[in-house]
Amino acid sequence: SQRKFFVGGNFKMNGSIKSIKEIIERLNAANLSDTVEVVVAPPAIYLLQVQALLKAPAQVSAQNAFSETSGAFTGEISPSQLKDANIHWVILGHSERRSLFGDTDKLVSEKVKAALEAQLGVIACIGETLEQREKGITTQTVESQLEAIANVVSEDRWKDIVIAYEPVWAIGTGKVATVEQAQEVHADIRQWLEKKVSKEVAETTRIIYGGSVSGKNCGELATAPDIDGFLVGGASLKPEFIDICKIKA
Ligand code: G2H
Repeated sequence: SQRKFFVGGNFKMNGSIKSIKEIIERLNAANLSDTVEVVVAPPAIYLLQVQALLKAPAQVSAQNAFSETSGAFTGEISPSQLKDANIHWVILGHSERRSLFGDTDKLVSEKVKAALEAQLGVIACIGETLEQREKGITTQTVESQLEAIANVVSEDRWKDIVIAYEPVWAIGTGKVATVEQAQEVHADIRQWLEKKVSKEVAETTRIIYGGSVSGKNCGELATAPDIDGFLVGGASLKPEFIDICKIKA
């Protein structure tokens, strides 16, 4: 595949100075190959610590950023501030942001636009709830989330976007999607890109899977032709994260 395998570690609101130092030291000792792109996203307060400690080729990501550059937005961080701090990635549209903090499709698209303007790479998350899957509207849901994002991405900027498909029912539940379930949606997403953007963007954009990925289940998922990596939550805090990073290396 012409798509470099991508493994993201989303620490969510977990960790401490001490435990995050241990996680990063483990990554540094892992001898990661250049054939996989590894990006870890600690809570904002630990971004600089991780940036200082983490060795290449691994990179650092924020878990969120706002849509404005500066101003009276208490509690928020701007994409240009991330850039200033040498953080080159941001996760946007995570389902926890959408369901708990009011990140609508519109806000997510404004955030993606601002992040791209600041020259950040974006891990853009989409995914259906259990209710939507049971109603048979998985494709529709995922496509409309994707469309909101795609509307603000010009064709030459797709290289800075990684799409994370994260079925909400699989997030933090231990209920991982089957390879068939994930592959089906990933293939749909790629087809949508081909139809609405271009064949080249469809062929080159990484579409990664997230939702209860573990050292145990990542091997099988990684065999699917349209799964180009993972966004790992819970397991990214554990030693098995290294195994996940190395599954395709
Ligand atoms: C999905 C994933 C990481 P977990 O949210 O973004 O978390 O692996 O804990 O399901």
